[in-house]
Amino acid sequence: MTIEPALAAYEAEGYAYLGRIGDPATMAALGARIDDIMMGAVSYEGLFFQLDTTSGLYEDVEYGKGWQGPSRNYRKVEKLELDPLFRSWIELPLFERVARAVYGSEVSLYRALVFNKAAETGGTYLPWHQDGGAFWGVDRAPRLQIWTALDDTPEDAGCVEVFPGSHLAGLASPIGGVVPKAQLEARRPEQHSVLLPANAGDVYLIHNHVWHRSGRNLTGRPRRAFTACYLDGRARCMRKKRTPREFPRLFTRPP
Ligand SMILES: O=C(O)CCC(=O)C(=O)O
Repeated sequence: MTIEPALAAYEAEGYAYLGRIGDPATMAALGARIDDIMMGAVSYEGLFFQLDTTSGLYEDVEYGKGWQGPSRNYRKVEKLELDPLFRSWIELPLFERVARAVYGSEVSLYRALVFNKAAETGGTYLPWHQDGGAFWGVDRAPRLQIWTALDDTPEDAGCVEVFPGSHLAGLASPIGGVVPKAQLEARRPEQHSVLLPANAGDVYLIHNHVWHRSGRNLTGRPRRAFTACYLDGRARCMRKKRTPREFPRLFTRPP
């Protein structure tokens, strides 16, 4: 498969459709696995959980509580590289080609997680944000995320929405994360936005600095997406208050 056109679009626009990469059986297996993890039937030491709101309001998201018992209403589940099925998806040879084209020969993993908007609650509105800045605590900016729809994600399921080209101006604030109000008013992302509806198995490349957001899931069906953030293998964790993170090296198996 040729990846050059997608890479060129990702560099210019901050996002690109890579293709229908996942087959239905693989997506169903990943979907079943994340459900098992949320329900506590499969567990690994070190997984990160964040329970979703029932209000749909981002301001109501609670932090630092971890797994709070079996529920399909976890908003985020991180450290999925601990799970062999997700780890195989992260290290797909096609993704290796993409990641090496962006970073060179040494590639590591910053994070691997599911964004879930549950059928029952509809999940939470995720405001315009960038994935980077001081809060991420790394000495060189991560810039490649590979996002996979595990379920069909039409517009009313809270698909991802991007502001094309916004990554070219860098970070909207040094800390990163949610785009500050003044910047939103200055650049009016909603006037430029592109919705990225997806079918299960569809894969998008997303630049960490492109402004992106996602709405609530109004379909009454699960809306689960898996995203992995790849990192230059030479990057080091900058945090001082706790032991610095070690970023797992990827694609190390012999060719
Ligand atoms: O899937 C989503 O709703 C959010 C995706 C996102 O923000 C990301 O991949 O960084």
